[in-house]
Amino acid sequence: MRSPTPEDKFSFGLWTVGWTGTDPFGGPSRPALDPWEYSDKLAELGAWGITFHDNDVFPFDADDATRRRISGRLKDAADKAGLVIEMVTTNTFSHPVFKDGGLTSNDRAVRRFGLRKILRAVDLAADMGATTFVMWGGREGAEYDGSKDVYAAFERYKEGLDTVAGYIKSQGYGLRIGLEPKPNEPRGDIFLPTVGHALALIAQLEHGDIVGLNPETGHEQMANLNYTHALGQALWSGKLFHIDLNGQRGLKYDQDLVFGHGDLISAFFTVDLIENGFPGYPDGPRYTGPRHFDYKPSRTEFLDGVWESARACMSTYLMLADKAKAFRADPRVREAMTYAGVYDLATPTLAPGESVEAFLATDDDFDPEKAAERDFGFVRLQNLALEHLIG
Ligand code: GLT
Ligand code: MN
Ligand code: MN
Ligand code: MN
Repeated sequence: MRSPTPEDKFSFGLWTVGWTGTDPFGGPSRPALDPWEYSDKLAELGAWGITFHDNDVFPFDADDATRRRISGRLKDAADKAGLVIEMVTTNTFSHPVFKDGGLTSNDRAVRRFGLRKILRAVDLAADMGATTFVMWGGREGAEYDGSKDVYAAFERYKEGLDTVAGYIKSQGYGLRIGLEPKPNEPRGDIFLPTVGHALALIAQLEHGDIVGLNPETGHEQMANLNYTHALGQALWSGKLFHIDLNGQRGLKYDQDLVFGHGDLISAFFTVDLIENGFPGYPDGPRYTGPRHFDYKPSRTEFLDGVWESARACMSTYLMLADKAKAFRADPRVREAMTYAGVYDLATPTLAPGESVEAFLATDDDFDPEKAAERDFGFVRLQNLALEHLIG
C-alpha cells in the first residue's frame, strides 16, 4: 500500500482531528490539543495542507493581539512542517448570537456583526496564504416556514456574498469563495441545501466569477443525491473550487465518517472522476485542488484512533485511486464503455452546421422499435467496476 506524500495533496480541517467527541448527548470523549499539535502530526502522517475556522485557532472573543499571536504561531508551525494553509473559513454557527444565521438572521444587528466577522476572516485567510475561503451557512435557514421571508433571506444572502466577494477583489486577495451546501442540521432546513441550489444562487451574484462550490460527500447524500454527479455538474459549470470528502450511510444525521466508510462504490466513482476525469473528454475540466477531508474521528476513539482515522482517509483514497486507474486502463472496461455508448455521449446531437430546419426535414430512417432493442450493458460495466474494487 502506498504511503501518502505531499504530492497527493491531502488536507484536513483542524476541526476534524480536533473534534473532541462532543455531541448533543454527551461531552468530550478525548482531550483537545493545541492547533499546532494537530498540524505537526498531520504533516508527519503525510498530509500536504491544513484548513481551519477562525475559532478553531483563537477564541470567539479574542482581541487583536491574541488573534495575531495564536494565528502567527500556527502559521510558523505549518511553515516549519512544510504544510500549506490552503483554506480558511469563519465560524458563524457556534455562538448563540448566530442561532438564526449570520448573513440571513432576521436581526439586522446580528447580520452586521456576522458580515464583519466574515470579512475579518477573509483578511486572516489572505494573511495565512490561503487560496480558498469556504462559506458553510449552517445556521442560515429555519425550522418554521412562517419565521422567514424567503425572498428577503435570498436578498440578504446575495448581499452578503457579493459584499465578501467584492471585498476580496478590492483588496486584491488571491482567494475564491467555496459555498458548502447542506440540506439540514443544525437547522431544520438550511438555505442552499444542495449543489444545484448553490449554483443557482451563484448565477445571480454580481461577483459570482470568484464564487464556486465546496461540495461535501455526506451532505449531498443526506439529501439522497449522487455526490459524484454533484462534483460532475460543478466541474462542468467551472465551479468546483474545493471538496470535502467523507462518508455517510444513508439518510440520517451528518455522520462525517472516514472517506470510504459510507457508500464505498460511490466513493470509488468519486475518486475515479477526480483522478481520471470525464471519460469522453480527455481534455475536459479536471479538479486539481486539494483532496480535503472533512470527517469526524468517531467518538469511540481516543487519540490513537484519531490518527488512525486520518491515516484511513488518505490510504482509502490512494487505494481507490489505484483501483480507478486500473479500471480505466482495463481493455475489458474500455470495450464495455464503448458498447455502453459512454464515449458516444460526447458527440453533439446535431451535425456541425446542421440547421434545425434541415434537421426537422429528415427522420434519419430511425426505427424506434429497433433502437429500443439495444442492450447497453451498463450492468456488466458496473460489475467490472465492482471486480476492480473488491476483486
Ligand atoms: C462544520 C461543518 C462542515 C463544514 C465546516 C466549514 S464547519 O464542521 O459540519 O461540513 O465544512 O465551515
Ligand atoms: Mn458533514
Ligand atoms: Mn461537519
Ligand atoms: Mn464540510
